[in-house]
Amino acid sequence: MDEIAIPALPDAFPFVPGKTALVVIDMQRDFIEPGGFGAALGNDVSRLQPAIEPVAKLLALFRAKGWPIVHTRESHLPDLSDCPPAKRKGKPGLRIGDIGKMGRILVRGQPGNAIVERCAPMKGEIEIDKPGKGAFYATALGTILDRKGITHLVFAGVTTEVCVQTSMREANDRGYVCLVVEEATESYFPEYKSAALSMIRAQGGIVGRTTKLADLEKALV
Ligand code: TIU
Repeated sequence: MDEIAIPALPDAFPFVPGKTALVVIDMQRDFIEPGGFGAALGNDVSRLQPAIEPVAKLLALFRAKGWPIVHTRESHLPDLSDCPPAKRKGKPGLRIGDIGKMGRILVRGQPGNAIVERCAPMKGEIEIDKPGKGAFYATALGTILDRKGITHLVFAGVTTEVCVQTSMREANDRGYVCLVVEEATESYFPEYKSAALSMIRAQGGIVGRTTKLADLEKALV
């Protein structure tokens, strides 16, 4: 299928149907709801909630077109063998693996580790559990995308300057053409969201491009 030019900054994103996947980063209860990892780090988790509906809209759009979707979860094995000691910091009771209001904090399979219902993966969609911030580190994502012939990635999810930006940087280094949808990502810190989006699109799109959800939807109908 022909390339579709999505209005974006610093310039149009060349959306190639069949070669473009949506990557939704870490829309987990652990980050978005009270009592999880985000709250344990001292954050106001309500700040991430505005991303939920835009992400749900992106999911609906990609599902309607039958385009590939990847969901990631930041998580650790129950024995924490994939959690470096440097990452397990903080006060006892608030560290990764400790018991919180939604089960063990940031541990795979626990209630808090689930993706919020509105953005939950559907059958046939790719699910990646990742121990790091980036979606490619210590996961099979690169191999899976290669096998499917995916070369272009549309990013959404939380948080903008942590797992979304790290994943975009990893993808950029691997040669993927990257776009992030502004309304479909949030940070606990509005100024960091704004700065991360600026960094991504600076220097001629050093890490990728940014677009508005409405511009993407309009271009892809
Ligand atoms: N703390 C924070 O902003 N983010 C994370 O710890 N992980 C993700 O961004 N998913």
